[in-house]
Amino acid sequence: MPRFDLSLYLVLDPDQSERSGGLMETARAAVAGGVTIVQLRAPQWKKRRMTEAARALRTILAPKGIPLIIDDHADVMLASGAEGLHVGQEDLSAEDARRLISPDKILGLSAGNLMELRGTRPELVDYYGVGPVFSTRSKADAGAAIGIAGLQEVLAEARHPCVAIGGITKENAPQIGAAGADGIAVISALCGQPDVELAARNLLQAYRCGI
Ligand code: TZP
Repeated sequence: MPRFDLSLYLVLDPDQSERSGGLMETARAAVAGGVTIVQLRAPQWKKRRMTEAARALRTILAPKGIPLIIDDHADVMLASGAEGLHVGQEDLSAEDARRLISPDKILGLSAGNLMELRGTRPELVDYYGVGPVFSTRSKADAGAAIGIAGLQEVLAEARHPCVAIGGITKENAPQIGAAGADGIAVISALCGQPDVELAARNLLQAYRCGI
């Protein structure tokens, strides 16, 4: 059994989650709808608050065997006992991240395009987050969308599983599955949705029907 399943990757954003009952309620409903992995991404939060939220999230996720990934902060990951860390191109380097976290922890790295992928050291990484594939309103500095063609370029060279991110909806998720990505990562298609459980079920089904 692989250590993690990227099929439906929820990136929990505290602000957007407010509209769907808050962080915990959004996570609970998303788990009921079938999310396979969850990231806590709270660039606006202080580390203490993030660590407390991560611990609370683990009480929902760990019993279901769903890994919790912490965005950017290795110390928050270690303190909360989360299963992994995700780093972007301007965060800790994969080398430094691996120095801090043990080999059994999951390390994810953002690769915005083929050039960024080629700049990574695959032996240090467990998966890549690739995108934005489509334009997104959830990350101001996300950069230009690479489209399905850009995603396919990355997939052709990546030596690890790749989860596509950026502007993914149930309407375009089949294209991501058909392109051969290992999963879809979403913020706004889950956080803030009126029925998060149903939204998760629909997204997973849409992604899988493209595979
Ligand atoms: N990284 C690249 S795009 C993005 C992140 C964190 C935001 C994705 O959010 P949404 O709402 O699913 O487009």
